[in-house]
Amino acid sequence: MSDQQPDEQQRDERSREEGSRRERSELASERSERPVASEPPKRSEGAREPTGAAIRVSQPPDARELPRFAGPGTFARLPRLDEVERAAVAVLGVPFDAGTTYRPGARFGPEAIRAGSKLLRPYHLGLEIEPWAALQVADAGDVSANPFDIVEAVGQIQTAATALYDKADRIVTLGGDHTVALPLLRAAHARHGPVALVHFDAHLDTWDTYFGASYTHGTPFRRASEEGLLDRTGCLHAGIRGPLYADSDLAEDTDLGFQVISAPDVEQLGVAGMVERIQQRVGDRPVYVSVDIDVLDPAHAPGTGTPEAGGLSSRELLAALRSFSRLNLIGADIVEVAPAYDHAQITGIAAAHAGYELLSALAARKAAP
Ligand SMILES: [Mn+2]
Repeated sequence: MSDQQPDEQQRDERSREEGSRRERSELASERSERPVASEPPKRSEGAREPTGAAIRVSQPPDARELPRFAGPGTFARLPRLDEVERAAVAVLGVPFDAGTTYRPGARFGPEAIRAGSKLLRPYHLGLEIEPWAALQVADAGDVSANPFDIVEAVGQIQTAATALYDKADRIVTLGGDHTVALPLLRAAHARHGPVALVHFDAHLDTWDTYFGASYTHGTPFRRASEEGLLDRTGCLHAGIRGPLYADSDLAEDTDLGFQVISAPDVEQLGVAGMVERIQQRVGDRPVYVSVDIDVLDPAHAPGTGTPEAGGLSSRELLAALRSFSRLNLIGADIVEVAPAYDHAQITGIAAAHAGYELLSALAARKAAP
């Protein structure tokens, strides 16, 4: 791009804009043919361009014109990836739960998180940013992962994430059980090299095998560390609690490159202390954030596969994620939402807000001078 003449570049940009405007109006006319809609959902486009800034992004419909319980089923009612040319961040669903060891059901996680995300509004109070205006975020839909063959599913997820990097700079994934983090980390590693990992979870997920199986939702980070995907000097877990199999679990976890901020530690340190420890550990490294929703207390996230009492509040988790606008965040996932055990969308809404914090942190980092 850089060897293009400026006027050539402008021409390209103009024709791209015209092309996507045409596509959008085609889509709008498709929508207007639906008998239930009196008018097509309006996306607010380039609403904040008083200075003629080059950023032209397609945003969710305005909830004051199209009620939030109506409209697209994408995350936060954002455009689909195929409605925009490319995205700064793609939201990817991975409906897969064949790696669970207890309650199944996280295959319905992506749709539960998307449903919970309909409530999200465009302005982030704490970060003072409109993430959908600052970045083009789009929903890339769901990966097709074989529910009968974990090894094949892991390969399919890795292939899909790798291909998605052709159309998006960052990926925020909605799981799925925690097995999905391994192929996502492989794809992230191929792009960024070894990454620091900030892992929110009740459980270590660095066990070796279950019933002889290497790929499960309790083993992704041992595999990731063994495969060299992680920078072993920059990884940590936060929110760990509950009984372990043996004290050797912790010793092996340390050898794999992890530090632990336990749930009782969070109580002692407070959110500010937890955030400080995370920042000290990861520094300027490229960092991948993996959020197992069971890091939250079952009171804050009942809809999950392996709940543990004594967890974080959603307020504590969201505050920590919000602070990651100060990190070099390269990707993230939110996993283990199993809506069959949820009540009143408590878990789906918490997970949707976790996604909003991560996307806003990415936007705030980008928007910072
Ligand atoms: Mn987990």
